[in-house]
Amino acid sequence: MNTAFKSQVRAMAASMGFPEAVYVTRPNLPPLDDVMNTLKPAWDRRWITNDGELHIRLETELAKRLGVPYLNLFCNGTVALLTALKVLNLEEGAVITTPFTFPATVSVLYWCGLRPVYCDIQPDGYNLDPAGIEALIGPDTKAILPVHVYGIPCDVAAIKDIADRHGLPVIYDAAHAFGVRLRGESVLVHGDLSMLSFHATKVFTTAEGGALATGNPELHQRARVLKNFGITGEESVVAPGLNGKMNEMQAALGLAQLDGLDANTEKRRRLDGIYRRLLQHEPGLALLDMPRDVDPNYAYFPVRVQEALFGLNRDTLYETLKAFNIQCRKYFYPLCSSHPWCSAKTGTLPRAEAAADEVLCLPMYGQLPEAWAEKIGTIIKSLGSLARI
Ligand code: T4K
Repeated sequence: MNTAFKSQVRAMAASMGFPEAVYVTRPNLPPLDDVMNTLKPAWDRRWITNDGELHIRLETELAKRLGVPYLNLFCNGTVALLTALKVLNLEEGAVITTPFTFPATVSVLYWCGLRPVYCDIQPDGYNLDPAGIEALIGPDTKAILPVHVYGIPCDVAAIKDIADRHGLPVIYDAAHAFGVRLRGESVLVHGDLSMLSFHATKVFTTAEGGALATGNPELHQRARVLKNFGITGEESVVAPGLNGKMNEMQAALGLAQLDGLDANTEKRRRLDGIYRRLLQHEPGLALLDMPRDVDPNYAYFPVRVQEALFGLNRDTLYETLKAFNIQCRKYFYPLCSSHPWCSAKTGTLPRAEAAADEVLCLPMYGQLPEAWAEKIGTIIKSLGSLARI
């Protein structure tokens, strides 16, 4: 960027910059007293993990709230996903997945002796493109692992059709999709298993945490055993399990948050509306279309930056916003397919590559003041106008 642009940005930042960092997200924390009051009975019982009462209550409440038949809580989403692969006995071979995701989606494959085969993303979205899957299926393909990126549901019908015809199981990485409904029902009912993340950066959080949802009681039971070392009784260990359990402190945080969830989603919806109003007609910025048949959770606000029209590229916008104390994130750059440890041989992935180079996620969380979202949108517009002079 030229010197004139830089000095104008400095002047703008001096008057419009935030006094404190505005992060891409913040955890949705309930009042600490609520957490303590919820935790107290477990504390008094001195029962703080291993199927504690809070854990059982949270499992029941979440299954009901999310509309899934069976749900297992986990210590985090990554271990839940790893367990899902083991539940389906997936070992050795290939799994078709997307490169446009957080590294955990792919790293668990390697932990199971599997390897990713990357399929490009949709022409008009950020999820794995079903049209590309079939050409990638080979004799050693073991499963399909799509991700509901930013909480927008994949084309679940097309993926099911392909999976059924080839006899492949489908595991959804639904880390971003807590509470999302598709055509009136939970998006988690699709596939053999769906993984949720309750990390601090997610719309529902237990600090670290996650879950596996399924409609299949046998898969549910196997996940329950595998997340507890494979133990089924004091003297019986039926499989090589791991320790994937959620503890009572995590469960208390989750339970104390449930009452505020709808208000949190509603606030996110308003923030989403503010950004859309300000940015939807801005040259060179493309916003994520919200499909009509989806009840979203407004987990992220990704913006696609096209340099030729906006005047700045994504990386320059990202850096320039830091001068205003606005800490956006480039979810998901770099692509998984570009990390040396998971760059399995693959064809070109032009749509995923373009998305990784152009997407910027703006601050989005329930406690973000609406005035801040207005200001962030206004700053972005002003930067575009300035760059196009
Ligand atoms: N699959 C997908 C598609 C995923 O996105 C993820 C996780 C997983 C699987 C794995 O699920 P888990 O095993 O995590 O349950 C964050 C999260 O660490 C990660 O959970 C998440 N995806 C990913 C999208 O985002 P980073 O590296 O961006 O986190 P970090 O620490 O830079 O935090 C981002 C911002 O959040 C900070 O700038 C400030 C804010 N923050 C963060 C933390 C931890 C807070 O305000 N408070 C906090 O306590 O990865």
